[in-house]
Amino acid sequence: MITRLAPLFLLTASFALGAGAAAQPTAAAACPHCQETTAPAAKTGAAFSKESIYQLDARFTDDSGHAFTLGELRGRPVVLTMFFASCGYACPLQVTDMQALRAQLPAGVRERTTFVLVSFDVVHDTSAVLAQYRAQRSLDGQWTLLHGTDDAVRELAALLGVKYKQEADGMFSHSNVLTLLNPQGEIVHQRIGLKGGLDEAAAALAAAAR
Ligand SMILES: [Cu+2]
Repeated sequence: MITRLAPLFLLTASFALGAGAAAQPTAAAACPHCQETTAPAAKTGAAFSKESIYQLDARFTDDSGHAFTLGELRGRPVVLTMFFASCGYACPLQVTDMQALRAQLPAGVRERTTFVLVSFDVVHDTSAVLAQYRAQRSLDGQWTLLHGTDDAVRELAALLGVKYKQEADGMFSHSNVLTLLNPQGEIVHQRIGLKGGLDEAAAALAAAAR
C-alpha cells in the first residue's frame, strides 16, 4: 500500500518545494480546521517519510463533522485503533486499555499524545454516533474519533495490517491492533490482541516521543 501511495508522496513533495515559505507545518498545527481551503501541501507542510502512514491523503470526518486528514496528527505521538461504536466486546476493551495506557505514560508524554479511534462502520458510525460514543466513554479533547469512506477505511486498515469483515448481522469481525505512531506518523509499536503489552506500549511511546 505504501508503494501504491508513492506517486502521491512525490507529488506532495514537489508541491511543497514549489510552495516555499508558505508551507509551514506550524500553520496547520495552530488550527487544522481553518486550513481546509488551502492546498494539501500547505496544510501538511513538508512531505512525509516513506514509512509515514500520513502519506495516506484520504479524508476522514471527525465527530464534530469536520473534515480530517491523518497528517493533521503530525507532531504528536499517537495511539490509534480501528473500532466500531456498536461493538459489544473487543472495542470497548481496547478503549479501556487506551485509557489505561494513557494513565501509565509519563506526564510530559501523556499531555502531548493524541488518542485516535477510526471506525470500520462507514454506514452507521456518523459524526453524531461518534459524538455520542465520546460522551458515553468520557473521552476528552485528547481523543479524535473519525469515520470515513469505505476506501479510506480500507486503505488505513491495510497500512496498519488490520483485517476486518462485516458479518450478516451488521457487526464486524476484526483483528485487535493498537498502533503507536511517532510524531512523523511512522509505526513504532503495535500491540496485537487484547491482553497485556501495555508496559511495552508505554515504553515505546515514551521513547518515540523524545
Ligand atoms: Cu470490536
